[in-house]
Amino acid sequence: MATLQERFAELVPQMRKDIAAIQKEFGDKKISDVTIKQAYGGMRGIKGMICDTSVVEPDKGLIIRGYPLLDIQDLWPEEIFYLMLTGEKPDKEALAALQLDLASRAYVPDYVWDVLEAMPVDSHPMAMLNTAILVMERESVFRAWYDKGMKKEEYWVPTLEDALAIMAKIPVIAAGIYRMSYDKGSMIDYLPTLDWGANYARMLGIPDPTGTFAKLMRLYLNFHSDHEGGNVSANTCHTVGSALSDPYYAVSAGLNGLAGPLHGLANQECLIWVLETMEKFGGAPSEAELREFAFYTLRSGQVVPGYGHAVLRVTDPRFTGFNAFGRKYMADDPVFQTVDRVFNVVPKVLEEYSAERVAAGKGAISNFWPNVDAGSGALLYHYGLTEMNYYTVLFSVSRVMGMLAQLVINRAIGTPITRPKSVSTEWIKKQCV
Ligand code: NMX
Ligand code: MLT
Repeated sequence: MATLQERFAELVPQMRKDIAAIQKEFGDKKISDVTIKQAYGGMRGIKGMICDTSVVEPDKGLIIRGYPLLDIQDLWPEEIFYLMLTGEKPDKEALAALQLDLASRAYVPDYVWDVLEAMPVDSHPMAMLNTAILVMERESVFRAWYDKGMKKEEYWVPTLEDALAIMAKIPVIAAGIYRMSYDKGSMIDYLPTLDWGANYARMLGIPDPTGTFAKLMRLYLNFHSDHEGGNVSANTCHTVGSALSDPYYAVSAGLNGLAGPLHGLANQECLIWVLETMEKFGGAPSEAELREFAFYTLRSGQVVPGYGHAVLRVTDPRFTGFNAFGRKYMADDPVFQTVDRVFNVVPKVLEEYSAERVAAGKGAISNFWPNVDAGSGALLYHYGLTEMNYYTVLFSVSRVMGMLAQLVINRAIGTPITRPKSVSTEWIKKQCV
C-alpha cells in the first residue's frame, strides 16, 4: 500500500471531480433553513459547512469515515489519522511508513523550550502548548512555499507536510510541558520503535509496568481525535486556515478554543467537581449526596461539567468506552466509582432542573447525558496523572489529528475563505412582523 502522502495524492483528483459535479448539478439545492433562534443561538443545528473526516449523529455519536467510534476503538491513533484523511485503514506497510515518518519529525527546536522556560510559572499548560505551536510558525513549509509562489492545486502538499510535523512534535512538546510544569525531572526521548500513542505515554514518565497506561493513552487519543467540523476547536482551526494562515497559526487558534471550560477544559473541571464531592462527603458520596451537590452546583448558577452537548442527545459513546475501560481495570477505585455514580444521578437531576427552568420561563437543557469529559479524568487520576489542569493538553494532542486532517482536505478541495453573513438586531426586528 502507498504511503499516506502517495495515497492522498491519488485520491485528490476524484475528490475534486465529485465536489465539482455535485455543485454543478445540485448547487442550488437547499440543505438547511435558519431561524432567528439559531442566529442568536450559536448557529446550533445549521448545516452550513462540510467535513468529511467524521460525522456526529445526535443519537449515535462519533462516526469516523463510516465507522462508529467504538467499532474502531482498538486501532492505533495514527491509523485513525490515516483513515480520516483517506477513508481507508492503512495496511501494515503504510502504517509502518507513517510511524517512521512521524518518528523522523519528532524533534522540537531548542527555541521552543527556551520560550516555554521563559513563561511565568503559573502559566496554564494550555497557554504553554498553544504558545509552543505558534512560536514554531517559522517552520511552516506552507508559508515558505506560499511566499515563493505556489498554485492553488498544490496547497494541500505543504499543508500535509506541516500537519505531519505538528502531529509528530506535539506529544514531545506536551510531555515536555508536563515534566517542566510539575517538576518531573528531565525530558524523555521519543522512541522510534514505539507507536505514537505509547510514545506519548512513555514521554510523560508515568510508571506503567503492565502497559495499561499506554493502552489508555491510545484509547484517549482515539476518542478525542475528531468530532466533525462544527465544534469550537475544529471550526476555529478551519476558519483561520481558510484565510490561508498556515497550519501552525490555525492549530494554535483551534486549541485556544479547546481551552475553554465549555469545550475541552471541561475534562479538568469534571474531575475537580468529582473530587470536591468526595472531599465534602468524606469519600465516595452516596447517590443522595451527589444529587444534593449537583442541585447546589446548578442553583449557584454553574454548569455540571461533563454533561450536556450541543449535538448529542444520548450518552456519548466516548463516555461509554471510557467507562468500560474503568470497569475492566479499576472497578474498585473510589474516584472511578464516584464518576460511575454521578452517571446514575446527574441525568435525572438535569431533567428535573430543566423542568424548573422551563416553569420559570427559561429555555430547557437540551441533553442530560454525559459527554466525553465526564469520565476521562478519573482514569488518568488512577494511573497517577493527577495534575488536572494538564488534562486539556491530552485532549489537544489528540484533537490536532482531526483539525489537521480537516485542514489538509480543505486545502485539497480548495475550500474558500470562511465568511458567513451576519445581520443586525435592527434587521431582525424588521423581519418580526
Ligand atoms: N449544567 C447546567 N446547565 C446546562 C448544562 C449543564 N451540564 N448543559 C446545558 N445547560 C444549560 C445551558 O447553560 C443553557 O443555559 P442558558 O440558556 O441559561 O445559557 C441551557 O442549558 C441550554 O443549553 P443547551 O441547549 O442544553 O446546550 P448548548 O448546546 O448551548 O451547550 C454545552 C452545550 C456542552 C456547552 C453545555 O451542555 C454545557 O455547558 N455543558 C457543561 C460543560 C461541558 O461539559 N462541556 C464539554 C463539552 C464536550 N467537549 O469536550 O467539548
Ligand atoms: C468535541 O469533542 O469537540 C465536543 O464533544 C464538542 C462538540 O462536538 O461540540
